[in-house]
Amino acid sequence: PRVLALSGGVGGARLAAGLARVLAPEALTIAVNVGDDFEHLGLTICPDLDTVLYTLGGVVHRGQGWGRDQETWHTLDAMRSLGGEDWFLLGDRDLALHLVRRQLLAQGRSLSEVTQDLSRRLDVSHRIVPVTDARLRTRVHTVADGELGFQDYFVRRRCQPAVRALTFEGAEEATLSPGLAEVLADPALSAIIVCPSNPYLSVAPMLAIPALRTALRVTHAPVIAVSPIIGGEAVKGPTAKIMRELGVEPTATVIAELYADFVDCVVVDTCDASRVAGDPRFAVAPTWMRNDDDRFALAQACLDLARQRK
Ligand code: GDP
Ligand code: FO1
Ligand code: CA
Repeated sequence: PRVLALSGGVGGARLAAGLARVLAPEALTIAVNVGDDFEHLGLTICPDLDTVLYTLGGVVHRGQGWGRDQETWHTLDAMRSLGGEDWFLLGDRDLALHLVRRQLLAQGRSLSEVTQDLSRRLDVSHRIVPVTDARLRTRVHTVADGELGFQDYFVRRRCQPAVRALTFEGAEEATLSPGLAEVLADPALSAIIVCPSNPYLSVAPMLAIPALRTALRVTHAPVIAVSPIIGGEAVKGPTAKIMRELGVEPTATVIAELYADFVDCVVVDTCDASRVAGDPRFAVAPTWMRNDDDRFALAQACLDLARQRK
């Protein structure tokens, strides 16, 4: 059996780490959003890929969910004293990864190849691939501040501007990364798990690649999505805020509608069981991942559901 997980950053990485504990390295491919990527200080920053890499490599900053553990900030401090840009927090160890990535990309390697290299160097044995090697950039259209680049919206402005719409530059022309295309074409593919990532900021940019959405619609593998909304709120981050700004209620029902054309089952948290009772689109499981055991249990529950829906 082979499993594909689609992941954004922090929320996605948590379930991906659970799946990596259940499945052998060759049985799991994690395809990661690149809509958040941007060029900064001459470096290519890939926050969601790095969050998944650091999480599976066991070196993520646990409290934050992104960035590295045991981080130090000498470079950023020195940059600040020189009048350099310091709104985007790149620690010393994180910068080291970015310098290595810069060099590998400058040698003409694709983002997939670079990610595979970095995975090996971080002792990550499960396969992590970007959804695409093409340039794909999320643009945030706000009510009062016009059109913003993703990190300008997310980090610099702390998600404060109300969102009117999102567009995904380059998505229409993007082709799937070789690793993602390969797993989607594998007859042994037995489950696709859409991690509990932000549906608008993390999953939508991936689904905006026509080849991915089509593949999800036609695949014979069951597609299981985990809701990032628990009890009408996001566990973390702006998911619920954005849903309200876009005029929808933050519920798992809306998630099921967003994914309606390809999903077989949306997993909601036990605390939301009564909201979805009797609705065959949903399954119930504990989905709040507070520790490694929670991740492991949710990963197993998703794989069990996939087996039942086959
Ligand atoms: P980002 O790219 O770093 O913003 O991370 P993702 O898009 O992958 O995940 C963000 C989403 O994860 C948020 O909507 C959270 O509600 C959700 N999330 C975080 N932790 C959990 C969890 O333990 N359980 C569930 N169900 N959702 C979670
Ligand atoms: N998130 C922040 O809120 N502030 C930061 O300064 C910041 C720096 C950063 C550096 C590297 C990295 O891989 C991620 C970083 N993030 C930061 C997180 C990240 O930008 C966001 O979580 C995502 O883009 C949204 O998914
Ligand atoms: Ca993200």
